[in-house]
Amino acid sequence: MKSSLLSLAAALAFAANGVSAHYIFQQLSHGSTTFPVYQYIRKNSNYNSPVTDLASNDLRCNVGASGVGTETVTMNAGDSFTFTTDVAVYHQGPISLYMSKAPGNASDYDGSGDWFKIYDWGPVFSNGQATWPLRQTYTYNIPKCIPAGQYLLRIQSLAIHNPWPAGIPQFYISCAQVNVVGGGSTQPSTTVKIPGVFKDTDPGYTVNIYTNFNNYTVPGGPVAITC
Ligand SMILES: *[C@@H]1O[C@H](CO)[C@@H](O)[C@H](O)[C@H]1NC(C)=O
Ligand SMILES: *[C@@H]1O[C@H](CO)[C@@H](O)[C@H](O)[C@H]1NC(C)=O
Ligand SMILES: [Cu+2]
Repeated sequence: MKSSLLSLAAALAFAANGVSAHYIFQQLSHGSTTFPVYQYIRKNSNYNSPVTDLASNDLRCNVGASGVGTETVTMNAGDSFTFTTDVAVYHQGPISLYMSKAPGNASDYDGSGDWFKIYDWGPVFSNGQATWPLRQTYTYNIPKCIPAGQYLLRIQSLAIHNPWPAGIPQFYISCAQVNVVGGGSTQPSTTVKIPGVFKDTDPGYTVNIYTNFNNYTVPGGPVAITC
């Protein structure tokens, strides 16, 4: 009796931990306007759990995150946007932003086309210490020279706090649907496929951040457009 109560308590504590752990990019802002949670961000079905399978299509926009029920927000090329999490990102690792142009409406697009990276927040090294960009909001701008059209705008926190191979890096991902107006005709210098671009041989994936850690290459290809 006593031992079964103890294991019940342990199971409840574990379940509570499971629910409170992690974080999710659930809210988009355009300039100073913050929209309701999931209005323009595809809603996932795995609560705040990460994706860890490097071959899964869930790496695009997260588990169960189709365009059904998601609206598409219009922004001018060059406009500022912000992704906000439910609780601040707290696992060490880089944050990256990507875009992919939909062949038609963003809400119909599965993300199987070309992606290009628009920004990375990596670690800052100082006095032998790495500081990661861990916070609740991440603000950047739609590149002002990209062609007008409908895009998926993807944010990713790659959590490498449990070093490979004993730990598996975790991808926390969301996609917003954006109709970009204005813009230009500059094409990205490099495009990648998701899944495919992240490999378990990437130094930024396999690195142990607790041992002789003094440089870092963010996985997923270079930033491919800087306008
Ligand atoms: C998006 O969907 C609407 C309504 O289904 C349609 O009228 C429009 O042509 C579509 N736009 C594109 C770019 O495919
Ligand atoms: C650090 O730099 C070295 C030398 O360029 C490189 O081989 C290694 O992959 C880098 N490490 C990370 C984690 O990016
Ligand atoms: Cu976690």
